[in-house]
Amino acid sequence: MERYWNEEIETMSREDMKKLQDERLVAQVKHVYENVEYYRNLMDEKGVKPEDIKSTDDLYKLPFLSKTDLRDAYPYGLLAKPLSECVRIQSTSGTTGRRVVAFYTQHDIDLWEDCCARAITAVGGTDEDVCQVCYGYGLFTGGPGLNGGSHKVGCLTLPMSSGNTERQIQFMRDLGSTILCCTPSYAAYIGETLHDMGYTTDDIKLKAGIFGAEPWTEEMRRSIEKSLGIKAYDIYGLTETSGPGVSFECSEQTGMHINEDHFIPEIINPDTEEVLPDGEVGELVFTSITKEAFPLLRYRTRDLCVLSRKKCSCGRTLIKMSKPMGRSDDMLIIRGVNVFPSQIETVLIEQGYSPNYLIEVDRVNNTDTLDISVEMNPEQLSDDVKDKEKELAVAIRTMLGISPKVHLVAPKSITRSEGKAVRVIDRRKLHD
Ligand code: DLL
Repeated sequence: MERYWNEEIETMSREDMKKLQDERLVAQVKHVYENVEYYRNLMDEKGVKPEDIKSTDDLYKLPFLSKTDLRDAYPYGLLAKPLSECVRIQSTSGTTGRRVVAFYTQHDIDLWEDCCARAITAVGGTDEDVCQVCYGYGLFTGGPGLNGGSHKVGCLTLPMSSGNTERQIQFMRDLGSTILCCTPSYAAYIGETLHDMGYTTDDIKLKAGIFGAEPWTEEMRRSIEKSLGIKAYDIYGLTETSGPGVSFECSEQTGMHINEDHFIPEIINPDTEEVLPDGEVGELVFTSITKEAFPLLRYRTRDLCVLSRKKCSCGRTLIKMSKPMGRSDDMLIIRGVNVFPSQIETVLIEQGYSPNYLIEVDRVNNTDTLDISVEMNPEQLSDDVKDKEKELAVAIRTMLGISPKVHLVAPKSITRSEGKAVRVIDRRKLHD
């Protein structure tokens, strides 16, 4: 029996959902126009007034917001509530440029935690569960978001944060954790450490994992499910829209239901900004219709994915988004060919290698170079490494259409990730 956190919303008819979104959008546009000078100017420049937005059918009239706007308006320029009503900030881990700082009223935090509670319930979580949260706490939204959701569901919550992996496993065993929340790369590392410590999946009680914050492939999902003996579910979100919980996977494990009572999704062509029909790949754009302090309208996420309204076996009527295939700004163009790191990950795991790899791109004599270092498992150590490297290079060339140089490296020689994994180093940017 499927359990819902909010059955009324999660299984609402499409007509009722549209009505709810229409009402909320109209009120939100008015709130933003009246309180955010930055966005008011954008609307005035485009000649749009709040009265022009009568329903979601008018969404296309509104101007887009992008990360550049967030940088220009940093830190307080997009705030829509007085500071006295804001109770928290969260921020991205951005290494370049200014960080994104998002603001929350208490109401915003309640709604955000509610979205995370839906995600936990969708993987089977109840008040009987022990939920180990190993996303980073602090400015990053992962820890606080799932921590709040776990409290709401009534799980016994273990606010572990990331790192100290052996201690994670000790707590997991001692307290009988049943749900694990962390990045997929950290889940893979926890699985590896569990086995290195001499344990098997019989020594833990985990049944489900809620993994997100970075791209991961279906192959990676199967590999984690096997190593931890669980079902692995995806969760998506970004600091700009509150954090995790914008969308979440259900028992069907075929894409993430978007919490449409809070976020209206659109897919656009990233170059022309034209809105694309459901089923086409494009950049995901969100309009938040319930947030008070930091309500972004038509925010361009730069994540590429597909929306689907196909009926879901779980009973939810909320639209589904596919796993993001990568970010429009993370796509590598190597010798003129578009390359997503996820394509490389798919080949590596299919060929029996571990998900520990590093992609290095450079430009030598005006030609792009692609080097992929891949860790061998101990049982793969042998004398014919050169042959294996060639074999793997051919498999990757078949997938990408360009030839990489593959380097098989010793087990455990690639740094493990406790948060978002860094899998690509593009040195071309450093030279330019
Ligand atoms: O990563 C929020 C989050 C925390 C999501 C925990 C899920 C779990 P940011 O640090 O602002 O926020 O990064 C947002 O991460 O635009 C995507 O590019 C990427 N991302 C997030 N979830 C997924 C996912 C958090 N499930 C950026 N699959 C987004 C692929 C994801 N990419």
